[in-house]
Amino acid sequence: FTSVTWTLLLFIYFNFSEESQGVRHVPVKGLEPYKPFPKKIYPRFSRESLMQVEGDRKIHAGDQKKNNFVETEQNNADLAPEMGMIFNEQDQEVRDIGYQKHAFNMLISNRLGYHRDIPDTRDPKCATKSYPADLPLASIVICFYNEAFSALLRTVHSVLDRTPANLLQEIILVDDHSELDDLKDLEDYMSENLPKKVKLVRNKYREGLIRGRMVGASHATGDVLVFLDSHCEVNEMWLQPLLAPIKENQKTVVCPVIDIISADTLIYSSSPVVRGGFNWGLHFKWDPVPLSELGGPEGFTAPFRSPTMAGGLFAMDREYFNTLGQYDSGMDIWGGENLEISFRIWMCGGSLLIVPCSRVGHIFRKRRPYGSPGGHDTMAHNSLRLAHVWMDEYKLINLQTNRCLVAQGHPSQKGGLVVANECDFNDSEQIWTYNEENELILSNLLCLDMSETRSSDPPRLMKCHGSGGSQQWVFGKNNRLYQVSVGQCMKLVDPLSHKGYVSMAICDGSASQQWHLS
Ligand code: LR7
Ligand code: MN
Repeated sequence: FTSVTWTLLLFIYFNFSEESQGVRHVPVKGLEPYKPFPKKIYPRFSRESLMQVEGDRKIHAGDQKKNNFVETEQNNADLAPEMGMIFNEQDQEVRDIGYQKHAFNMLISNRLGYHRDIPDTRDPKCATKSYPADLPLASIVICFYNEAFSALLRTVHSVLDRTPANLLQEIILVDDHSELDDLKDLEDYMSENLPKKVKLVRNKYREGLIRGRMVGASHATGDVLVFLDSHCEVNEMWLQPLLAPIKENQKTVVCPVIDIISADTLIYSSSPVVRGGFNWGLHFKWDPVPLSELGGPEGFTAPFRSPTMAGGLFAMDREYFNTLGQYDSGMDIWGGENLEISFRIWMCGGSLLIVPCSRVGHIFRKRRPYGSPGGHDTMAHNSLRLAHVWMDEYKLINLQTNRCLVAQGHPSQKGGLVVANECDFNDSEQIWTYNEENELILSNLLCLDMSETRSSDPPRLMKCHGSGGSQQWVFGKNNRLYQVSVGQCMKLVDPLSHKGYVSMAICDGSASQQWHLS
Protein backbone atom coordinates (compact mmCIF):
# COMPACT_ATOMS: atom_id res chain seq x y z
CA PHE A 1 0.00 0.00 0.00
CA THR A 2 1.94 2.98 -1.26
CA SER A 3 0.55 6.42 -0.73
CA VAL A 4 1.46 10.00 -1.40
CA THR A 5 0.56 12.82 0.93
CA TRP A 6 -0.96 15.86 -0.67
CA THR A 7 -2.75 18.96 0.43
CA LEU A 8 -5.77 19.87 -1.60
CA LEU A 9 -5.86 23.45 -2.73
CA LEU A 10 -8.50 25.23 -4.67
CA PHE A 11 -7.83 27.99 -7.13
CA ILE A 12 -10.48 29.84 -8.99
CA TYR A 13 -9.67 31.35 -12.33
CA PHE A 14 -11.13 34.60 -13.55
CA ASN A 15 -12.62 34.24 -17.01
CA PHE A 16 -12.68 37.18 -19.38
CA SER A 17 -15.62 37.10 -21.72
CA GLU A 18 -14.72 34.48 -24.26
CA GLU A 19 -17.94 34.69 -26.26
CA SER A 20 -15.97 36.42 -28.95
CA GLN A 21 -17.53 37.69 -32.11
CA GLY A 22 -14.13 37.33 -33.73
CA VAL A 23 -11.20 39.67 -34.12
CA ARG A 24 -11.63 43.11 -35.62
CA HIS A 25 -9.51 43.76 -38.65
CA VAL A 26 -7.67 46.81 -39.80
CA PRO A 27 -9.45 48.00 -42.94
CA VAL A 28 -7.38 47.85 -46.07
CA LYS A 29 -9.95 49.00 -48.61
CA GLY A 30 -9.26 52.22 -50.50
CA LEU A 31 -6.02 52.97 -48.73
CA GLU A 32 -2.72 54.01 -50.15
CA PRO A 33 -0.16 51.26 -50.33
CA TYR A 34 2.54 51.52 -47.74
CA LYS A 35 5.76 53.08 -49.00
CA PRO A 36 8.68 51.68 -47.09
CA PHE A 37 10.42 54.17 -44.89
CA PRO A 38 13.91 54.65 -46.38
CA LYS A 39 16.19 52.14 -44.74
CA LYS A 40 19.47 53.50 -43.54
CA ILE A 41 22.59 51.50 -42.97
CA TYR A 42 24.28 52.49 -39.80
CA PRO A 43 27.94 52.26 -38.90
CA ARG A 44 28.68 49.46 -36.54
CA PHE A 45 31.40 47.17 -35.34
CA SER A 46 32.74 44.46 -37.56
CA ARG A 47 34.71 41.59 -36.09
CA GLU A 48 37.92 43.05 -37.55
CA SER A 49 37.45 46.56 -36.28
CA LEU A 50 36.60 45.29 -32.85
CA MET A 51 39.79 43.27 -32.64
CA GLN A 52 41.82 46.39 -33.47
CA VAL A 53 40.33 48.68 -30.87
CA GLU A 54 42.90 50.75 -29.05
CA GLY A 55 43.58 50.13 -25.41
CA ASP A 56 42.04 53.07 -23.58
CA ARG A 57 39.07 53.71 -25.78
CA LYS A 58 36.05 54.82 -23.83
CA ILE A 59 32.83 54.65 -25.70
CA HIS A 60 30.36 57.21 -24.54
CA ALA A 61 27.80 59.73 -25.65
CA GLY A 62 28.82 61.22 -28.96
CA ASP A 63 32.03 59.18 -29.15
CA GLN A 64 30.74 56.94 -31.87
CA LYS A 65 32.27 58.79 -34.78
CA LYS A 66 35.73 58.46 -33.32
CA ASN A 67 35.54 54.70 -33.41
CA ASN A 68 36.43 52.49 -36.24
CA PHE A 69 32.99 51.63 -37.55
CA VAL A 70 32.41 49.73 -40.72
CA GLU A 71 29.25 49.86 -42.77
CA THR A 72 27.59 46.48 -42.88
CA GLU A 73 24.15 45.03 -43.05
CA GLN A 74 25.05 41.98 -41.04
CA ASN A 75 22.50 40.69 -38.60
CA ASN A 76 23.29 41.63 -35.01
CA ALA A 77 23.58 37.97 -34.11
CA ASP A 78 26.62 37.53 -36.36
CA LEU A 79 28.57 40.09 -34.43
CA ALA A 80 27.50 39.27 -30.96
CA PRO A 81 30.11 36.82 -29.64
CA GLU A 82 32.94 39.36 -29.82
CA MET A 83 30.88 42.32 -28.77
CA GLY A 84 31.42 41.68 -25.11
CA MET A 85 35.17 41.13 -25.33
CA ILE A 86 37.14 42.83 -22.60
CA PHE A 87 40.40 44.42 -23.74
CA ASN A 88 41.41 46.33 -20.66
CA GLU A 89 40.39 47.42 -17.20
CA GLN A 90 38.06 50.14 -18.43
CA ASP A 91 36.07 47.59 -20.40
CA GLN A 92 35.94 45.41 -17.33
CA GLU A 93 34.71 48.34 -15.28
CA VAL A 94 32.03 49.34 -17.76
CA ARG A 95 30.79 45.78 -17.87
CA ASP A 96 30.79 45.25 -14.12
CA ILE A 97 29.29 48.62 -13.20
CA GLY A 98 26.74 48.08 -15.92
CA TYR A 99 25.55 44.82 -14.44
CA GLN A 100 25.51 46.33 -10.98
CA LYS A 101 23.57 49.48 -11.89
CA HIS A 102 21.47 48.32 -14.81
CA ALA A 103 21.42 44.52 -14.70
CA PHE A 104 22.50 44.19 -18.30
CA ASN A 105 25.72 44.23 -20.30
CA MET A 106 26.40 47.95 -20.65
CA LEU A 107 29.74 47.32 -22.36
CA ILE A 108 27.93 45.80 -25.32
CA SER A 109 25.17 48.39 -25.13
CA ASN A 110 27.75 51.20 -25.34
CA ARG A 111 29.61 49.55 -28.19
CA LEU A 112 26.43 49.15 -30.22
CA GLY A 113 26.02 52.90 -30.15
CA TYR A 114 22.74 54.63 -30.71
CA HIS A 115 21.82 53.17 -34.07
CA ARG A 116 21.91 49.61 -35.20
CA ASP A 117 20.13 47.32 -37.58
CA ILE A 118 17.93 44.71 -36.01
CA PRO A 119 16.30 41.73 -37.65
CA ASP A 120 12.83 42.38 -39.05
CA THR A 121 10.90 39.88 -36.95
CA ARG A 122 7.48 40.45 -38.47
CA ASP A 123 5.53 37.85 -40.35
CA PRO A 124 6.44 38.47 -44.03
CA LYS A 125 2.76 39.13 -44.78
CA CYS A 126 2.95 42.26 -42.61
CA ALA A 127 5.11 44.00 -45.21
CA THR A 128 2.30 43.80 -47.75
CA LYS A 129 -0.27 45.51 -45.53
CA SER A 130 -1.31 49.08 -46.12
CA TYR A 131 -2.54 51.65 -43.67
CA PRO A 132 -4.51 54.88 -43.94
CA ALA A 133 -2.43 57.88 -45.00
CA ASP A 134 -4.05 60.17 -42.44
CA LEU A 135 -3.18 58.37 -39.25
CA PRO A 136 -3.34 60.20 -35.90
CA LEU A 137 -0.18 61.89 -34.64
CA ALA A 138 1.84 60.12 -31.97
CA SER A 139 3.43 61.49 -28.83
CA ILE A 140 5.99 59.01 -27.54
CA VAL A 141 6.40 59.08 -23.76
CA ILE A 142 9.55 57.49 -22.31
CA CYS A 143 10.07 57.61 -18.53
CA PHE A 144 13.44 56.69 -17.16
CA TYR A 145 15.11 56.34 -13.84
CA ASN A 146 18.90 55.82 -13.78
CA GLU A 147 18.82 54.32 -17.26
CA ALA A 148 22.09 53.46 -19.03
CA PHE A 149 22.77 56.42 -21.33
CA SER A 150 23.40 54.27 -24.39
CA ALA A 151 20.21 52.23 -23.89
CA LEU A 152 18.11 55.37 -23.47
CA LEU A 153 19.60 57.04 -26.54
CA ARG A 154 19.24 53.91 -28.63
CA THR A 155 15.57 53.89 -27.67
CA VAL A 156 15.16 57.49 -28.76
CA HIS A 157 17.14 57.13 -31.99
CA SER A 158 15.39 53.92 -32.96
CA VAL A 159 12.11 55.85 -32.77
CA LEU A 160 13.52 58.72 -34.83
CA ASP A 161 15.07 56.32 -37.35
CA ARG A 162 12.04 54.09 -37.84
CA THR A 163 9.08 56.44 -37.52
CA PRO A 164 7.81 58.52 -40.43
CA ALA A 165 8.39 62.14 -39.38
CA ASN A 166 4.86 63.12 -40.37
CA LEU A 167 3.39 60.76 -37.79
CA LEU A 168 5.67 61.81 -34.96
CA GLN A 169 4.37 64.75 -32.99
CA GLU A 170 7.06 64.55 -30.31
CA ILE A 171 9.11 62.37 -28.03
CA ILE A 172 8.76 63.27 -24.36
CA LEU A 173 11.50 62.02 -22.07
CA VAL A 174 10.59 62.06 -18.40
CA ASP A 175 13.59 61.85 -16.10
CA ASP A 176 12.23 60.43 -12.87
CA HIS A 177 14.82 62.18 -10.71
CA SER A 178 17.78 60.04 -11.82
CA GLU A 179 21.00 60.30 -9.85
CA LEU A 180 23.48 59.13 -12.51
CA ASP A 181 25.91 61.84 -13.63
CA ASP A 182 25.87 61.25 -17.36
CA LEU A 183 22.08 61.64 -17.45
CA LYS A 184 22.53 65.11 -16.00
CA ASP A 185 24.27 66.10 -19.25
CA LEU A 186 21.42 64.88 -21.41
CA GLU A 187 20.51 68.42 -22.54
CA ASP A 188 23.96 68.80 -24.11
CA TYR A 189 23.54 65.69 -26.18
CA MET A 190 20.00 66.68 -27.11
CA SER A 191 20.83 70.19 -28.27
CA GLU A 192 23.66 68.89 -30.45
CA ASN A 193 22.19 65.72 -31.83
CA LEU A 194 18.43 65.56 -31.53
CA PRO A 195 15.62 67.43 -33.24
CA LYS A 196 13.47 69.86 -31.24
CA LYS A 197 10.71 67.27 -31.28
CA VAL A 198 12.53 65.47 -28.49
CA LYS A 199 11.66 67.12 -25.19
CA LEU A 200 12.93 66.50 -21.69
CA VAL A 201 10.95 66.87 -18.49
CA ARG A 202 12.71 66.35 -15.17
CA ASN A 203 10.73 65.26 -12.13
CA LYS A 204 11.70 67.21 -9.04
CA TYR A 205 11.10 64.12 -6.93
CA ARG A 206 11.16 60.44 -7.70
CA GLU A 207 7.57 59.74 -8.71
CA GLY A 208 7.81 56.21 -10.03
CA LEU A 209 6.87 55.09 -13.48
CA ILE A 210 3.12 55.49 -13.02
CA ARG A 211 3.00 59.16 -12.07
CA GLY A 212 6.02 59.63 -14.34
CA ARG A 213 3.95 58.59 -17.34
CA MET A 214 1.13 60.89 -16.22
CA VAL A 215 3.60 63.76 -16.16
CA GLY A 216 4.73 62.83 -19.65
CA ALA A 217 1.15 62.57 -20.90
CA SER A 218 0.33 66.01 -19.49
CA HIS A 219 2.98 67.52 -21.76
CA ALA A 220 1.85 65.63 -24.84
CA THR A 221 0.10 67.39 -27.70
CA GLY A 222 -0.34 64.52 -30.19
CA ASP A 223 -3.53 62.53 -30.77
CA VAL A 224 -2.18 59.25 -29.48
CA LEU A 225 0.08 58.51 -26.53
CA VAL A 226 2.66 55.81 -27.10
CA PHE A 227 4.47 54.63 -23.98
CA LEU A 228 7.83 52.91 -24.16
CA ASP A 229 10.34 51.71 -21.56
CA SER A 230 13.72 53.42 -21.71
CA HIS A 231 15.57 50.32 -22.97
CA CYS A 232 13.67 49.48 -26.14
CA GLU A 233 14.34 49.40 -29.87
CA VAL A 234 11.43 49.81 -32.21
CA ASN A 235 11.42 47.67 -35.32
CA GLU A 236 10.56 48.25 -38.97
CA MET A 237 7.13 49.88 -39.54
CA TRP A 238 6.23 49.60 -35.88
CA LEU A 239 3.98 52.63 -35.49
CA GLN A 240 1.48 52.54 -38.35
CA PRO A 241 -0.07 49.18 -37.34
CA LEU A 242 -0.58 50.59 -33.83
CA LEU A 243 -2.18 53.83 -34.96
CA ALA A 244 -4.56 52.29 -37.51
CA PRO A 245 -6.85 50.43 -35.03
CA ILE A 246 -6.98 53.55 -32.82
CA LYS A 247 -7.99 55.69 -35.76
CA GLU A 248 -10.74 53.19 -36.44
CA ASN A 249 -11.95 53.15 -32.84
CA GLN A 250 -10.81 55.65 -30.25
CA LYS A 251 -11.43 53.17 -27.44
CA THR A 252 -9.06 50.58 -28.78
CA VAL A 253 -5.80 50.33 -26.89
CA VAL A 254 -2.98 48.47 -28.62
CA CYS A 255 0.29 46.77 -27.74
CA PRO A 256 3.07 45.69 -30.08
CA VAL A 257 4.59 42.24 -29.80
CA ILE A 258 7.46 42.68 -27.35
CA ASP A 259 10.61 41.17 -28.85
CA ILE A 260 13.48 40.11 -26.66
CA ILE A 261 16.77 41.96 -26.37
CA SER A 262 19.08 39.75 -24.35
CA ALA A 263 20.44 41.41 -21.21
CA ASP A 264 23.74 39.55 -21.65
CA THR A 265 24.41 39.78 -25.38
CA LEU A 266 21.99 42.52 -26.52
CA ILE A 267 20.99 40.18 -29.34
CA TYR A 268 17.56 41.07 -30.67
CA SER A 269 15.27 38.11 -31.19
CA SER A 270 11.69 37.46 -32.07
CA SER A 271 9.03 36.74 -29.46
CA PRO A 272 6.25 34.23 -29.87
CA VAL A 273 2.77 35.65 -30.33
CA VAL A 274 1.14 35.35 -26.91
CA ARG A 275 -1.35 37.39 -24.94
CA GLY A 276 -1.52 38.84 -21.44
CA GLY A 277 -3.15 37.18 -18.44
CA PHE A 278 -2.70 37.30 -14.69
CA ASN A 279 -2.80 35.08 -11.64
CA TRP A 280 -4.50 35.57 -8.28
CA GLY A 281 -1.36 37.09 -6.83
CA LEU A 282 -2.14 39.77 -9.45
CA HIS A 283 1.07 39.04 -11.28
CA PHE A 284 1.10 39.47 -15.01
CA LYS A 285 1.74 36.35 -17.08
CA TRP A 286 1.77 35.37 -20.73
CA ASP A 287 -0.83 32.93 -22.02
CA PRO A 288 -1.15 31.14 -25.35
CA VAL A 289 -3.61 32.69 -27.79
CA PRO A 290 -6.57 30.39 -28.57
CA LEU A 291 -6.75 29.65 -32.27
CA SER A 292 -10.32 30.96 -32.32
CA GLU A 293 -8.90 34.42 -31.60
CA LEU A 294 -6.38 34.28 -34.41
CA GLY A 295 -8.29 33.21 -37.52
CA GLY A 296 -9.72 35.41 -40.22
CA PRO A 297 -8.45 36.38 -43.66
CA GLU A 298 -5.41 38.13 -42.22
CA GLY A 299 -4.39 34.99 -40.33
CA PHE A 300 -1.67 35.46 -37.79
CA THR A 301 -1.08 39.07 -38.74
CA ALA A 302 -4.45 40.35 -37.50
CA PRO A 303 -4.69 42.17 -34.17
CA PHE A 304 -6.18 39.96 -31.44
CA ARG A 305 -7.74 40.67 -28.06
CA SER A 306 -5.72 40.42 -24.89
CA PRO A 307 -7.13 40.42 -21.33
CA THR A 308 -4.13 42.36 -20.01
CA MET A 309 -0.99 44.17 -21.12
CA ALA A 310 2.60 43.75 -19.93
CA GLY A 311 2.55 47.46 -19.16
CA GLY A 312 5.53 49.17 -20.71
CA LEU A 313 4.72 49.34 -24.39
CA PHE A 314 1.33 50.46 -25.62
CA ALA A 315 -0.53 53.11 -27.58
CA MET A 316 -3.75 54.77 -26.53
CA ASP A 317 -5.80 57.70 -27.74
CA ARG A 318 -4.82 60.67 -25.57
CA GLU A 319 -8.37 61.85 -25.07
CA TYR A 320 -9.48 58.34 -24.12
CA PHE A 321 -6.59 58.07 -21.67
CA ASN A 322 -7.90 61.22 -19.98
CA THR A 323 -11.54 60.11 -20.15
CA LEU A 324 -10.63 56.87 -18.39
CA GLY A 325 -8.93 58.86 -15.64
CA GLN A 326 -5.38 58.04 -16.77
CA TYR A 327 -3.66 55.89 -14.16
CA ASP A 328 -4.25 55.54 -10.42
CA SER A 329 -1.98 58.35 -9.23
CA GLY A 330 -1.76 56.73 -5.79
CA MET A 331 0.38 53.96 -7.20
CA ASP A 332 4.07 54.23 -6.46
CA ILE A 333 7.32 53.40 -8.29
CA TRP A 334 6.66 50.07 -10.04
CA GLY A 335 4.07 47.32 -10.46
CA GLY A 336 0.35 46.69 -10.74
CA GLU A 337 -0.48 49.60 -13.05
CA ASN A 338 -0.42 47.31 -16.08
CA LEU A 339 -3.26 45.14 -14.77
CA GLU A 340 -5.05 48.20 -13.39
CA ILE A 341 -5.17 49.95 -16.74
CA SER A 342 -6.13 46.69 -18.46
CA PHE A 343 -9.13 46.20 -16.13
CA ARG A 344 -9.97 49.88 -16.50
CA ILE A 345 -10.00 49.60 -20.29
CA TRP A 346 -12.14 46.45 -20.46
CA MET A 347 -14.57 47.62 -17.79
CA CYS A 348 -15.03 51.09 -19.25
CA GLY A 349 -16.07 50.20 -22.76
CA GLY A 350 -12.68 49.85 -24.37
CA SER A 351 -10.73 46.92 -25.69
CA LEU A 352 -7.12 45.87 -25.65
CA LEU A 353 -5.45 44.37 -28.70
CA ILE A 354 -2.03 42.98 -29.48
CA VAL A 355 -0.84 43.86 -32.96
CA PRO A 356 1.46 41.18 -34.38
CA CYS A 357 2.71 43.40 -37.22
CA SER A 358 4.15 45.91 -34.76
CA ARG A 359 7.35 44.76 -33.09
CA VAL A 360 9.35 46.50 -30.38
CA GLY A 361 12.36 45.00 -28.62
CA HIS A 362 12.84 45.37 -24.86
CA ILE A 363 15.88 44.51 -22.75
CA PHE A 364 14.68 41.80 -20.37
CA ARG A 365 16.76 41.98 -17.21
CA LYS A 366 17.03 39.22 -14.65
CA ARG A 367 16.40 41.59 -11.76
CA ARG A 368 15.13 45.11 -11.26
CA PRO A 369 18.24 47.19 -10.65
CA TYR A 370 16.58 49.76 -8.40
CA GLY A 371 14.46 49.81 -5.28
CA SER A 372 11.77 52.13 -4.02
CA PRO A 373 12.79 55.10 -1.86
CA GLY A 374 11.41 53.74 1.43
CA GLY A 375 12.21 50.15 0.53
CA HIS A 376 8.47 49.50 0.30
CA ASP A 377 6.93 46.67 -1.63
CA THR A 378 5.20 48.94 -4.14
CA MET A 379 3.92 46.00 -6.17
CA ALA A 380 1.86 44.83 -3.17
CA HIS A 381 0.69 48.37 -2.36
CA ASN A 382 -0.34 48.99 -5.96
CA SER A 383 -1.99 45.59 -6.40
CA LEU A 384 -4.12 46.11 -3.29
CA ARG A 385 -5.31 49.43 -4.67
CA LEU A 386 -6.18 47.71 -7.92
CA ALA A 387 -8.09 44.96 -6.09
CA HIS A 388 -10.07 47.44 -3.98
CA VAL A 389 -10.96 49.67 -6.91
CA TRP A 390 -11.80 47.21 -9.66
CA MET A 391 -12.43 43.74 -8.34
CA ASP A 392 -15.60 44.20 -6.27
CA GLU A 393 -16.41 40.96 -4.44
CA TYR A 394 -13.84 39.09 -6.53
CA LYS A 395 -11.19 40.65 -4.34
CA LEU A 396 -12.32 38.26 -1.61
CA ILE A 397 -11.11 35.37 -3.69
CA ASN A 398 -7.89 37.16 -4.26
CA LEU A 399 -7.26 38.47 -0.72
CA GLN A 400 -8.27 35.21 1.07
CA THR A 401 -5.76 33.47 -0.96
CA ASN A 402 -6.34 29.83 -1.79
CA ARG A 403 -8.76 27.54 -0.10
CA CYS A 404 -8.22 24.03 1.09
CA LEU A 405 -10.64 21.20 1.55
CA VAL A 406 -11.21 20.43 5.26
CA ALA A 407 -13.74 18.66 7.47
CA GLN A 408 -16.62 20.90 8.45
CA GLY A 409 -16.67 19.39 11.93
CA HIS A 410 -14.14 17.06 13.49
CA PRO A 411 -12.16 15.05 10.91
CA SER A 412 -12.88 11.77 12.73
CA GLN A 413 -16.64 12.33 12.74
CA LYS A 414 -18.22 9.73 10.45
CA GLY A 415 -20.74 11.19 8.01
CA GLY A 416 -19.29 14.69 8.41
CA LEU A 417 -19.25 17.09 5.49
CA VAL A 418 -16.24 18.78 3.91
CA VAL A 419 -15.87 22.48 3.11
CA ALA A 420 -13.25 24.70 1.46
CA ASN A 421 -11.63 26.95 4.06
CA GLU A 422 -8.57 29.13 4.19
CA CYS A 423 -5.46 26.98 3.80
CA ASP A 424 -3.24 26.41 6.79
CA PHE A 425 -0.29 24.28 5.87
CA ASN A 426 0.60 23.66 9.52
CA ASP A 427 -2.79 22.14 10.23
CA SER A 428 -2.51 18.34 10.06
CA GLU A 429 -6.28 18.16 9.79
CA GLN A 430 -6.00 19.64 6.32
CA ILE A 431 -3.64 16.97 5.03
CA TRP A 432 -5.11 14.49 2.59
CA THR A 433 -3.61 11.23 1.48
CA TYR A 434 -4.25 10.31 -2.14
CA ASN A 435 -3.38 6.70 -2.75
CA GLU A 436 -3.15 4.26 -5.65
CA GLU A 437 -6.76 3.19 -5.11
CA ASN A 438 -7.72 6.83 -5.82
CA GLU A 439 -9.02 7.27 -2.29
CA LEU A 440 -8.82 10.65 -0.62
CA ILE A 441 -8.17 10.10 3.08
CA LEU A 442 -8.29 12.99 5.53
CA SER A 443 -5.79 13.04 8.42
CA ASN A 444 -5.19 9.31 7.86
CA LEU A 445 -8.70 8.55 9.14
CA LEU A 446 -11.75 8.72 6.92
CA CYS A 447 -12.31 8.56 3.17
CA LEU A 448 -14.13 11.10 1.03
CA ASP A 449 -17.27 9.24 0.08
CA MET A 450 -20.36 9.46 -2.12
CA SER A 451 -22.19 6.18 -1.29
CA GLU A 452 -25.96 6.08 -1.00
CA THR A 453 -26.42 9.73 -1.76
CA ARG A 454 -28.15 11.61 -4.50
CA SER A 455 -25.65 12.55 -7.21
CA SER A 456 -25.75 16.25 -6.34
CA ASP A 457 -25.33 15.81 -2.57
CA PRO A 458 -22.13 17.00 -0.96
CA PRO A 459 -19.41 14.40 -0.32
CA ARG A 460 -19.05 13.01 3.22
CA LEU A 461 -16.29 11.51 5.33
CA MET A 462 -16.84 7.76 5.83
CA LYS A 463 -14.88 4.74 6.93
CA CYS A 464 -12.63 3.60 4.07
CA HIS A 465 -14.07 0.47 2.45
CA GLY A 466 -11.30 -0.16 -0.03
CA SER A 467 -13.58 -1.26 -2.90
CA GLY A 468 -13.34 1.83 -5.11
CA GLY A 469 -16.57 3.17 -6.60
CA SER A 470 -18.10 5.65 -4.19
CA GLN A 471 -14.69 6.42 -2.68
CA GLN A 472 -12.80 6.63 -5.96
CA TRP A 473 -11.74 10.14 -7.06
CA VAL A 474 -9.83 10.86 -10.24
CA PHE A 475 -7.98 14.06 -11.17
CA GLY A 476 -8.50 14.82 -14.84
CA LYS A 477 -8.71 17.42 -17.58
CA ASN A 478 -9.01 21.07 -16.45
CA ASN A 479 -7.88 20.04 -12.95
CA ARG A 480 -11.24 18.43 -12.36
CA LEU A 481 -11.87 16.04 -9.48
CA TYR A 482 -14.10 13.32 -10.89
CA GLN A 483 -16.16 10.94 -8.74
CA VAL A 484 -16.33 7.53 -10.37
CA SER A 485 -19.65 6.19 -9.06
CA VAL A 486 -21.53 9.48 -9.26
CA GLY A 487 -20.10 10.44 -12.65
CA GLN A 488 -19.78 14.08 -11.64
CA CYS A 489 -17.14 16.54 -10.49
CA MET A 490 -16.59 18.24 -7.16
CA LYS A 491 -17.43 21.92 -7.18
CA LEU A 492 -17.15 24.91 -4.86
CA VAL A 493 -20.78 26.02 -4.58
CA ASP A 494 -20.41 29.78 -4.24
CA PRO A 495 -16.85 30.98 -4.75
CA LEU A 496 -17.65 34.37 -3.27
CA SER A 497 -19.15 33.04 -0.07
CA HIS A 498 -17.09 32.50 3.05
CA LYS A 499 -18.96 29.30 3.78
CA GLY A 500 -16.98 27.26 1.27
CA TYR A 501 -19.71 24.67 0.61
CA VAL A 502 -18.83 21.97 -1.90
CA SER A 503 -21.12 19.70 -3.87
CA MET A 504 -21.11 17.45 -6.90
CA ALA A 505 -22.08 18.80 -10.32
CA ILE A 506 -21.87 17.93 -13.99
CA CYS A 507 -18.24 18.35 -15.03
CA ASP A 508 -17.96 21.59 -17.00
CA GLY A 509 -14.33 22.62 -16.62
CA SER A 510 -15.34 25.88 -14.97
CA ALA A 511 -13.19 27.74 -12.48
CA SER A 512 -15.14 26.50 -9.47
CA GLN A 513 -14.36 22.88 -10.42
CA GLN A 514 -10.58 23.21 -10.54
CA TRP A 515 -8.74 21.42 -7.75
CA HIS A 516 -5.02 21.17 -7.29
CA LEU A 517 -2.77 18.89 -5.29
CA SER A 518 0.24 20.65 -3.90
O1 LR7 B 1 10.81 54.76 -10.27
C1 LR7 B 1 10.88 54.48 -11.47
N1 LR7 B 1 10.76 55.47 -12.40
C2 LR7 B 1 10.83 55.23 -13.73
O2 LR7 B 1 10.73 56.16 -14.54
C3 LR7 B 1 11.03 53.17 -11.92
C4 LR7 B 1 11.10 52.90 -13.28
N2 LR7 B 1 11.03 53.93 -14.16
C5 LR7 B 1 11.12 53.67 -15.60
C6 LR7 B 1 12.26 52.75 -16.01
O3 LR7 B 1 13.46 53.46 -16.23
C7 LR7 B 1 11.70 52.11 -17.27
O4 LR7 B 1 11.93 52.89 -18.41
O5 LR7 B 1 9.94 52.98 -15.96
C8 LR7 B 1 10.21 52.07 -17.01
C9 LR7 B 1 9.72 50.68 -16.63
O6 LR7 B 1 10.49 50.15 -15.58
P1 LR7 B 1 11.25 48.75 -15.73
O7 LR7 B 1 11.91 48.65 -17.04
O8 LR7 B 1 12.11 48.57 -14.54
O9 LR7 B 1 10.03 47.77 -15.69
P2 LR7 B 1 9.99 46.24 -16.26
O10 LR7 B 1 10.31 46.22 -17.69
O11 LR7 B 1 10.78 45.41 -15.35
O12 LR7 B 1 8.45 45.90 -15.98
C10 LR7 B 1 7.20 45.86 -16.68
O13 LR7 B 1 6.20 46.05 -15.65
C11 LR7 B 1 6.20 47.34 -15.07
C12 LR7 B 1 5.15 47.30 -13.99
O14 LR7 B 1 5.09 48.47 -13.29
C13 LR7 B 1 5.96 48.42 -16.09
O15 LR7 B 1 4.67 48.34 -16.64
C14 LR7 B 1 7.01 48.27 -17.18
O16 LR7 B 1 6.79 49.24 -18.15
C15 LR7 B 1 6.90 46.88 -17.74
N3 LR7 B 1 7.76 46.62 -18.88
C16 LR7 B 1 7.24 46.02 -19.99
O17 LR7 B 1 6.05 45.82 -20.16
C17 LR7 B 1 8.21 45.56 -21.02
C18 LR7 B 1 8.01 44.11 -21.30
C19 LR7 B 1 8.19 43.30 -20.08
C20 LR7 B 1 7.37 42.13 -20.03
C21 LR7 B 1 6.71 41.12 -19.92
MN1 MN C 1 11.60 47.52 -18.81
